[in-house]
Amino acid sequence: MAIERTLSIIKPDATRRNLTGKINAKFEDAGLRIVAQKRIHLSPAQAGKFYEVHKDRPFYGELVEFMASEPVVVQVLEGENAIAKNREVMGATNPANADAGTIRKEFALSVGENSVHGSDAPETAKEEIAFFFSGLELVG
Ligand code: DAT
Ligand code: MG
Repeated sequence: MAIERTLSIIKPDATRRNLTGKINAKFEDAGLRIVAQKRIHLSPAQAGKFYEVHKDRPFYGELVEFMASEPVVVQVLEGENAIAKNREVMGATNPANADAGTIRKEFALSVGENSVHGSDAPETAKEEIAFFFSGLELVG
C-alpha cells in the first residue's frame, strides 16, 4: 500500500473547545504522522476559495462564514493509505451517522460544525496541501 499525504483541518468548533490535542491523538493512534501543522485564521475570501467546489450548495454561505469565524489548525497527515484512513478516523459528515470512536461521533456539534475536514481523493489532497503549505513546510 502506498504512503500518502492528506490535508486535514481542525475546524473552529474544535479549536474553540481546545480539542486539537485530543483530535491529534486520534490521528496518531491510527498511524497517521502529522508532518506539517499551523494555526491560522482564514478570511472569508480564503475560506470561500478553499470550499469553491461547494459554491452552488445551499449551505455554502454558512460554511464559509463558519470556517472564517475563528482560527483553524491546518495540517498534513502522512501514512499508508492516509486519505482513506483519515476519512475513517473522521467519521461520516453528519455526526448522527458517524461510527463510534470517530472524531465526528465524539466531538462534532452538527453537520455544519463537524470538527474536521479531510481530503477525499489523491488529486484533491495534492491541491489542498498546496493551498496551505509550501514544500519547505512539509517535514517528513
Ligand atoms: P466532508 O467534510 O465530509 O468531506 P462535504 O465535502 O460533503 O463533507 O461537505 C463539506 C462541508 O460542508 C461539511 O464538512 C460540512 C458542510 N456541509 C455538508 N453538508 C451540509 C449540510 N447538509 N448542511 C450544512 N452543512 C453541510
Ligand atoms: Mg469533502
